[in-house]
Amino acid sequence: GQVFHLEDYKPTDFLVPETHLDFRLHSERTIVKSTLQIKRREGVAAGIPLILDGDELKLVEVRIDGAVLGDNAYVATPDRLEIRGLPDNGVFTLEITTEVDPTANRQLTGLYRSSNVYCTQCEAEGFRRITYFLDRPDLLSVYTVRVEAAQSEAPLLLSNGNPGDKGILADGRHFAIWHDPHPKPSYLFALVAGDLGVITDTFTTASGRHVDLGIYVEHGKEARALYAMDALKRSMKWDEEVFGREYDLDVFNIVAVSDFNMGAMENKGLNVFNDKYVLADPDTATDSDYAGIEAVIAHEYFHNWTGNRITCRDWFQLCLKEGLTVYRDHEFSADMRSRAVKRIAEVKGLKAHQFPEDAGPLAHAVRPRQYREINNFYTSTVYEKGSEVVRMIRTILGPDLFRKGMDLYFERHDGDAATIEDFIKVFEDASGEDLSQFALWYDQAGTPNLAITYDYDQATRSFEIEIEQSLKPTPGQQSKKPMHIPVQFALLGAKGRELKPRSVKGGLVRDDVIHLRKRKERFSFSGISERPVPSLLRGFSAPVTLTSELTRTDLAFLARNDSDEVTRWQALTQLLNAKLTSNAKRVRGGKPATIENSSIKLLGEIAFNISLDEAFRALCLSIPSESDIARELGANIDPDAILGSRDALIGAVAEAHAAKFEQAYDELEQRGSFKPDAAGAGRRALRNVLLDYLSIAEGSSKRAAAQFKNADNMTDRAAALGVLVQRFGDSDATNHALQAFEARFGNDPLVMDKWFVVQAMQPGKGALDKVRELMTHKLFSLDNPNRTRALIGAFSSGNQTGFNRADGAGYAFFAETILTIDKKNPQLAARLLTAMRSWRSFEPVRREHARHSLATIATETGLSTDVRDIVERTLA
Ligand code: DPP
Ligand code: ZN
Repeated sequence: GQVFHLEDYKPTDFLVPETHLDFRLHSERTIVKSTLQIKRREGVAAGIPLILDGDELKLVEVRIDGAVLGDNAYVATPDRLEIRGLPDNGVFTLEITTEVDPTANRQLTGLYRSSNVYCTQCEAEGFRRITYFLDRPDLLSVYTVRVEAAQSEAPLLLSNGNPGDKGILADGRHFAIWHDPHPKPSYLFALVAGDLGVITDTFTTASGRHVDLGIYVEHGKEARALYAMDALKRSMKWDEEVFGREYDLDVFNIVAVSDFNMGAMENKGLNVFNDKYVLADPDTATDSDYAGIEAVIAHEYFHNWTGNRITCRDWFQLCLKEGLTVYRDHEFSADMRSRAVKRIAEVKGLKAHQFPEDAGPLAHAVRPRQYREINNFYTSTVYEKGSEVVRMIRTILGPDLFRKGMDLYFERHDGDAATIEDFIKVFEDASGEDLSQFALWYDQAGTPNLAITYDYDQATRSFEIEIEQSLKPTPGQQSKKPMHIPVQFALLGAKGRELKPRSVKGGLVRDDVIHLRKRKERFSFSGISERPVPSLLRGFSAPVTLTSELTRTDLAFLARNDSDEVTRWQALTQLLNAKLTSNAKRVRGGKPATIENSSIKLLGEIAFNISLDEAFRALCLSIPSESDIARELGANIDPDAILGSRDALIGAVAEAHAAKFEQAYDELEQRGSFKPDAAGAGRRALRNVLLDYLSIAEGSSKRAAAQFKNADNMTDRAAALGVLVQRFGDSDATNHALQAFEARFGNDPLVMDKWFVVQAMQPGKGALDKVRELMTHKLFSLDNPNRTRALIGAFSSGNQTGFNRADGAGYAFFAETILTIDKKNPQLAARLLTAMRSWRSFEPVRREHARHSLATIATETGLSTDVRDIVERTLA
């Protein structure tokens, strides 16, 4: 396939100041007439043809300035339209008519139907599946859209921008016109038509603009959109207060659809959402669903400035809008909830998803320099590491200069298709700092490691710390340069008191941040009156791994005393991981796991420390997951041994603290009615971790079964069901609960996804047969991304022992399923396939089975570009 390179960027030869689209919607034969005002760019020679992108298009007619083009004036294929013999002055009107079949479109990009609703998904390159166009993010145009459909089928007709005329036509059809005054790239185009319910509200911006808000959902589900509406209004207000950004149209609409490849899409004025990120009520959504809705609603709304008003020059700059917008939604959630707990959740997510990506065959820079399929670069590196890079800029500059730089970014680049260089420049101009070394974060793939040694001299009262950074080779990048890494720190004396140095020598230290810039640097702190324990990487100030000399005693000290909850949690995790990995090796060698009392005692202290908030205690009591332990081991992974090691620790903690856990479980029982706020969510999280421990200690499913039965909310119900399936497998109690869940929610596919997930995650060999059986369930369909992710995604990326079976049956099943999905929805198939990216870290038997299954996929003819790209890079 073709490879695209960053350095090949060239502006377009033609500009399209105005785009008029006319859609005559019919379920199988939709006619799209596009009228483009085109201008050859100054300096471009007259003979240059106009070449437009297409994808599986059927051309009906082309006209220039009203005259139908003869056959020899253009060359049309399904994926390209080349027009020669253009008017000499280079200014003309181009009319293109195409015909598309929304019903047959199972890729869910371009124009398709989801449960009888017409909708579009154009990012990254879906617009070219609707009409021939210069389908690239730097081609900005002002859109006017006319949508026409049968009134009975589609009483609702939506597109971007502000509403204009509408009217009734003959034959039971009607139309609506939408105009978006803000020039935009084609990937932000959207259209929705169908029969949907709505909730409405209003928002008045800081400067007094009145905005009508609408959230459209399936009839009957309106009440489940109220939380999303609340989150939207909070997002609009927050962006004004924190970033000074106001909304810029008279309406803002959100539509929830049930077949969607991504989480949601930020189309100008008309966000289209996966219904998973809109619909919630206490009975059907968990606390984490609520948090997800709040975050995604905010994320898409924030794109209005970071993505839409300022877009990307080309897709290599994807992190320009995504990393920045993730950073913004993280900050929003931190302000809405507990900042430390939110930050720990981000760090957990980064380590669980981005670190393995950076350590494996799919590693790529935050701004990649080449791709074969852009859809494969909507990754946690671009999104989550991209956000970490923005966070580091703020840590390096401080909040005031960061805000000054952001203001300059909006002022200087509003209306532009910008680059990472533009973004870095605004911070350099606002602060006077040289960020050229820092910019390596966008170019060098891989997770840097910091090896830290230190020394305290009582006589001179000086503390010295030496940090050496290293970065392993990644695909296509053999040698790496030292980066600018901000290490936020404190030196802690007895009881966690911060010791302030009198002076610092060596490299640059500003306030509480060590600026590491050389491969190896020494920093020396004077006036330190006692031997300190360094608290390093506070707030997780850089996406790096640490190798330090901290002893078990130091780590336990930090876990007990560090006032930064992130480093406190990090110290505890490091202590537990050391034990869990050494036990996994013992279990693999046929020896029993060993547990010391000190870890058990420490976990107990945290569990019962009522000065800490419940959500934080819940995070600490959640023992690192099987995949966390696998990542720590890094090589020769045996998931069965890991499960054994993990269960041994959980069992020991459960037994030691059973009585106090039981008391806490009772005390944490919900009083009053369910509220999806941070405090309530924290209490439920803690109580549900305790439920797992208690069920193990009691060796009985009774408590979980009772919680399942009595729960008045989905958080407690789903947690109880999880304990039943995880701990009591195929028991009567488990089967009974699964049946009750199905009986109650069997008509609601979105809720039933939880039922698919929980069963796909059942540990051990039996999960595969369970998954095969569930694929025949009447609600299951490989055509629907949410269902597919719930069953196949959870199994392959979440079930360590069930998927990575020693006999390779999990991989063989997966390969066969990926090939089936690839024929319908390549984007989804490619995304799921990344579950196998860490195959080389398994022990030899599993590794060989994995390689074989990947090779089965790779040798298939007729693979999509999407899957071919992933499988070939994974095997390379
Ligand atoms: N809709 C996806 C997101 O917001 C892609 N832009 O991240
Ligand atoms: Zn985004």
